[in-house]
Amino acid sequence: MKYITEGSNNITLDIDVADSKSIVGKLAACDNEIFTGWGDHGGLLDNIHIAETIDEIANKAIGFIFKDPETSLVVMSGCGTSGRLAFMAARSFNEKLRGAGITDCFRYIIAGKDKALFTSQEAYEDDPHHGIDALKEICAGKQNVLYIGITCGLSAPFVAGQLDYCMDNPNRFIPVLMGFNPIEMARDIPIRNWDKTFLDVARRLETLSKAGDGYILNPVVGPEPISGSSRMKSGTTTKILLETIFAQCFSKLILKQKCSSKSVLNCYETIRKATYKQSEKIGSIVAMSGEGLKHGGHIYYLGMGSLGIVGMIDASECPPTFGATLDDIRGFINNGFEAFGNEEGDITHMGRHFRISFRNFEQDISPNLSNKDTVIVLQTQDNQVPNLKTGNAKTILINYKDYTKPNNTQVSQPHDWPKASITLNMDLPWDECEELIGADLLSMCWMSLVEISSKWICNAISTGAHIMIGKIYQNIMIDVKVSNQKLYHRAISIIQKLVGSSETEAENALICSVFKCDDPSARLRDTTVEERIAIATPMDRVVPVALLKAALKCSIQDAEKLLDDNPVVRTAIENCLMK
Ligand code: F1P
Repeated sequence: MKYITEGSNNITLDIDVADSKSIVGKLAACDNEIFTGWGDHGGLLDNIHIAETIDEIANKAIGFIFKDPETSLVVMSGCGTSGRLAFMAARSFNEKLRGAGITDCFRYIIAGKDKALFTSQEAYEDDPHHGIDALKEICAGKQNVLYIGITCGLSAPFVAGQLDYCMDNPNRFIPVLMGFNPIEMARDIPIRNWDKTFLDVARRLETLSKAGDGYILNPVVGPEPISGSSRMKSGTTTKILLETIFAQCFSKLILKQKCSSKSVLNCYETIRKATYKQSEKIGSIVAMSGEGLKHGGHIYYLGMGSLGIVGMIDASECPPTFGATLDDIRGFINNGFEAFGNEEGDITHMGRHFRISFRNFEQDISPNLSNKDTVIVLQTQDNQVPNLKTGNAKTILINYKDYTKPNNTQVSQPHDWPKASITLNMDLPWDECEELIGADLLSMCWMSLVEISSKWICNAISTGAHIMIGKIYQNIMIDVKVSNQKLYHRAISIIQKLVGSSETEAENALICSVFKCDDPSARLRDTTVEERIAIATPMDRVVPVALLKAALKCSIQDAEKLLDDNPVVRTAIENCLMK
């Protein structure tokens, strides 16, 4: 296998034909690999090297950053989902520091700036110079910077540029690389306008890390349930690792207590088990949401604070992953940008998909809601979503029991949504978590555990619903957008794998689909990958058309007609591959 993060997971080979409950069961089993390991690779719970690296980074942060937060920064940076999770982590960690009267010193960088928090801006991911400029800008005037570059596939040039810049300036920067492939699987393809590959940068950091001047945190958590969908296991692991590193810092700084990373990681595993105990109900939610999408309906997440953000992040990933439209799945948060807390502030002027408040939901969405639409409410008992106008839409309530110290009493169930079609009460095992990390740290961190649980549920809903409408073949996302280098190469691998063609044949079929030609001329074959990506990015059905062309050796027009006649991409592909 070339890259583990792009590989196919054996557990989900037939997820495309599974019923909704089995879909959730398969996702649970894949997520289990995060903790228990995959192949010869130990999971988070038994990988001593990972626990040690977490501790070393936390200690470095305490000594290097928190001794003087005024002049220091922790910068977490990434592309797509990795950048969104960096944003979410910075927002929550700053809140904790402010709560303790410490200057907030966490910042996030996302390739393509704040617009990319909602809609993918993947072209920026391929540019190391963009990365370097963004890092220089955010660190201006700061003396000590702990930089954490997140790229699940160890592939994003944007992050490579930043890591390299950190290593060129060792007096100011401590670089950390976070990702989920072994180092030898870091991308070794040329980067435009640059003289290094990702692998070169990773190797340089590897050498530096031996002297404790940098760190690589790259547990192998196994292939994604949907091949290459790094928003799922890799995204989850990103969130867990960031929170485990800084739980140690907060425990020491604010609570003046030591905390073991192993106990924190065990809390997440406890929450995984408790979440998937509800597989039957989550399966019913998947079925209801998928049924709605099948008939042209939409899925809307409404959440308070960080739970609103979990829903919004989940929604933002559906267009690049499944070829969904920006309207198919959306997320909304109470008080819009005021609660969101991004660097650029209110960016509603960027378009209607940036209207994110509950008020915007009632103005833009409520009047057109029908029984094909599903509204999913994410809330804790203490922080409930007000009853918004949902017309005939199906409503689903996901309620989390708060962790309240010292009297962890049962609060009465939310009552504001009398018409709910499904109510899922998540009674997370706070007592077990309290035993693991103690009441004080849990009081500070319990919302992170609620967020991870709701991430698992939202990922299951959006993935399951798209499986139900035929966007997945076996466990492959066949309608993936071709909008950056990583996705370009993924598209070629998908065609190769499903059609059995050579790499050159597969790439030719892709070029034909992008340029809408039947036989690529020398001129088109001479175009650069960047030029092809720029044209493919706004296009629909690039990969399905290329797949049909390669399999049937037909014209682009015939491939497009086949898809028009059978809009369920999976069925069109299956029919043609069985011929
Ligand atoms: C970054 C990323 C993913 C997104 C898609 C394209 O990947 O934007 O978040 O889902 O796969 O790439 P990475 O750099 O974290 O591997």
